[in-house]
Amino acid sequence: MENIENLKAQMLAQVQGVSDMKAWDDLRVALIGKKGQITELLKGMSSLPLEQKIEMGKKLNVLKSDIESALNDKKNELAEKELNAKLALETVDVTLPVRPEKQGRIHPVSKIYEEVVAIFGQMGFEVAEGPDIEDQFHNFNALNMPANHPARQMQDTFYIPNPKSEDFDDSFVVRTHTSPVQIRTMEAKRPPIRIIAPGRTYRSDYDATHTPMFHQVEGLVIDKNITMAHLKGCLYDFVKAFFELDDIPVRYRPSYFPFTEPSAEMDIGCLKTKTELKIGAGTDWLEILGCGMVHPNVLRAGGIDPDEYQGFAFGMGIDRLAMLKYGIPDLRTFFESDVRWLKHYGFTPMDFSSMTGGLSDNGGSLR
Ligand code: 2U9
Repeated sequence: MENIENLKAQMLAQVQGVSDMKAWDDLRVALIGKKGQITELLKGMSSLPLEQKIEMGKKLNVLKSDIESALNDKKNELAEKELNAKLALETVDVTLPVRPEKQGRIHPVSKIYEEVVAIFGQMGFEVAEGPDIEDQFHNFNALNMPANHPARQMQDTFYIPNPKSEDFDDSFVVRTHTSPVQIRTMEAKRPPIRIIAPGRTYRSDYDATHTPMFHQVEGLVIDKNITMAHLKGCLYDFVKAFFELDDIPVRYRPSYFPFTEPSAEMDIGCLKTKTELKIGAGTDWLEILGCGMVHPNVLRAGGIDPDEYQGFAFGMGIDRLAMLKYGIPDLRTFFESDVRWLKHYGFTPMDFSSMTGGLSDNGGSLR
């Protein structure tokens, strides 16, 4: 009995002395393994008389179970120690800059989006958003394009059947412009309204300058006594900020849109050569956006009295702006998800566009 107590104390001390998993496993084999000390003692009992065999058997089994449990506790302690040591080695310094070769890129469309929001945001415009799938009222009727209006054919629309109605006029559309966002804003709030609506738009068209999904940003200002002069001042400030120039020649050509009257297209002065497009100088002109005074019918459709309020609106293609500003020749490449293209034309994520910190010129960045 005394011997077994001594043996137990000795074995427990051995277990306590173990300092790594390798030593732990060696000790486990040595104590309770198939040829371990306790197993050998159990085997050695066979020569004892029956009564002693029973008594010794009990004691040795208790010893075995005490040692097993001490070994288990030790194993847990060692595993925790090893994990803590590993975690201490793996600490990550989150303040370190990302390695350039590992860094993702911001898509040119996202970059232009950011730039446009930064410019109009500083002028006091809010960003408004709406659904991609629209009803025909918000996409067409409210914009002075009733059913069978010829302007509806101007836009090659993707229609979506309405499961609740066979009537074609009840079918939905994927929005052909972001204008329904402005209608929804007029329905929801009273003037003064000063919003831009950037987002995805859809038309059935596909070539180097048209893709079935593209991006627009439209703007809407509604207040008392708004005139074409406000429109011109606002858009002049926009193009100067966008192309990062102190001055830029602009001209307005009369145009037609169902939702504005009068309507115009804005051109900026540029120089076109065989290899280059230089914006802000030269004798050529480049169409940049469409605009006009909001048609009284459109104001009425949005629940606004045209005798009390007037407004101006404008619209431009974000993708087209990206092609112009960053010299990207084919729109279709925008949506091919080719990482080599993105590495070439994309922007480093840490260079935020802002009116104070720089719009696209971000001082020594990747692009
Ligand atoms: C409301 C009232 C008026 C938005 C406008 C344009 C002119 C325009 C095109 C430019 C190229 C679309 O990206 S493009 O294909 N847009 O020329 N958009 S005025 O007028 C509105 C919108 C909403 C309630």
